[in-house]
Amino acid sequence: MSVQIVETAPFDGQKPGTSGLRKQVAVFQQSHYLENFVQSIFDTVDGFQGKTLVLGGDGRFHNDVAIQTILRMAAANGVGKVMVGQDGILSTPACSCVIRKHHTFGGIALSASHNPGGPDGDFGIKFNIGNGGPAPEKVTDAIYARSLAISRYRFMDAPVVDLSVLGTTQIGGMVVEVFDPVADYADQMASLFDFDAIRDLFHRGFRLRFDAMHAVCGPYARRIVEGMLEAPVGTVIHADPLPDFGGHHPDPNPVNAKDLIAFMNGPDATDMAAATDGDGDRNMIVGQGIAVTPSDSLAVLTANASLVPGYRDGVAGVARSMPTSAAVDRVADALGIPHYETPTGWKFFGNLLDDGRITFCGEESYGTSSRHIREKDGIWAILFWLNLLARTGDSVAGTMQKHWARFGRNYYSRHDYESIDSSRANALMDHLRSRLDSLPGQVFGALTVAEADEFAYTDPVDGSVSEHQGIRIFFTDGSRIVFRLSGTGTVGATLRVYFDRYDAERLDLEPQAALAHLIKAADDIAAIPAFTGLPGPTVVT
Ligand code: G16
Repeated sequence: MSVQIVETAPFDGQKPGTSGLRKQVAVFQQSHYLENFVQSIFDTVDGFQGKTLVLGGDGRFHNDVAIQTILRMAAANGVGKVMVGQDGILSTPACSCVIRKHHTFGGIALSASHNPGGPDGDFGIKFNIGNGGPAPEKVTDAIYARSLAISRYRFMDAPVVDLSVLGTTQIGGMVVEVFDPVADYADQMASLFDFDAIRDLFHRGFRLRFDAMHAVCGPYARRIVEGMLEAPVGTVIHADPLPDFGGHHPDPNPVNAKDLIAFMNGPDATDMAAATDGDGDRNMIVGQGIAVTPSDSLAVLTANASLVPGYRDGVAGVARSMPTSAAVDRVADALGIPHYETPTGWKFFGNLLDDGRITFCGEESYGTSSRHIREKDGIWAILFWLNLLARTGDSVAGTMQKHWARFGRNYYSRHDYESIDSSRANALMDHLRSRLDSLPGQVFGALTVAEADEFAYTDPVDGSVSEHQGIRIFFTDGSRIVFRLSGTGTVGATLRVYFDRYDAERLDLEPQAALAHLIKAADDIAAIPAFTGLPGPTVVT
């Protein structure tokens, strides 16, 4: 085995987005493409020589190829040891858990998260630091800068490592440990939740339908839910990870998991249903006739923290991404704890968690988690709901009704305009930006604009500033519209428009109807059809 220095040239646009570098598989298949990015990580980050890295992915197409490449490059760059999930499998939350538990230098997670997989789908790579969370912006910016100047990468000429067998082997001087990707994570879940109460719930006949969407959570859910918690075999559906996710879009929302929603609206509905995404960090909670919005889920978990052993000592504070509804803010106010509003992207929660300022955090994009790791965590959220229902004996719908009766309801929806021309999307945002000063006081139907701004965030822990994080229009009745361009798409641009309206009295409106006047105002303010060329949103959640 010998180290080779391979000549290369920079690629355009290896800029990590909201969550790592995500591109179509064909882009990653270009020679040197992955290698350039991986070498840019090694060239940028200090102090990994001789240390341990964690490596794995969600099993999507190209996972196996990429892992073998990264192993050889890690060996050639002087990494001491790489811990790889068996068969290359490692959910994003489990990656965070393992980095933290084993105090490793960091980790590399291979996934394009909720984006479709397969040869025509997407692939992605993300570097996580020693706290288990995504590298902060200053690190990802530096990796990107390096990728623009790269001319060589280091590669170890070595045979393929068999990832199907647990145990250790060597590539040159580097140890490769193939480990059980579920064990540490399952132990952590058992330490946080009341497994006895959840087991009892299942023994009493509670029925769950857990849709793993043929993505990474299948093996985790089978072992934890059907194994440790003794839910009936068959509770977890679509449980085998497939390279193309069975042709489905592994994004747990009411649109992509429409069969699950139909099932829960039908005669055979189970007591609860849940789904997780490609890499296991997103979740959706569904009850009979109700899909819980992620914003509401975060609020409910915060309000019920005392029912869960891992959080009995109280909640220090909460954080939500800016476009997430303000439902959790009301709970935080009632509990007398601080709440923070961060830009979209899990990395922005890292400092708040590390500093002990928050216990829970979440986002409208179906992500919820806590201080236990530094990623969002799909199975964690589902177990939290099971723990809650086991303790209260209530249903999902009943839990929501009681929550709204106590705190009022934030009607919430997100409208996506996908795959639009990037220049048109940017023109729409520029147009909005140019109107920010003139909007206050303007009337749109029954709504009057109170304030309009472009969200910028100053991290309260390290003072770093992130600008251009979405345009916010506030109305005098307290409702809000947010316009933002997605940071995770791989084709053209995606415009996201978020609607949030609080109502303390009318709790049973249909959300799109409750938000109709805001939706109309958004079209009027931003001329969405004219700019996007689309008559309406392509996805409504
Ligand atoms: C990623 C980030 C999330 C973020 C989401 C936003 O999710 O990890 O923190 O909320 O992107 O996506 P967009 O920029 O498209 O609105 P994931 O699950 O793709 O890693």
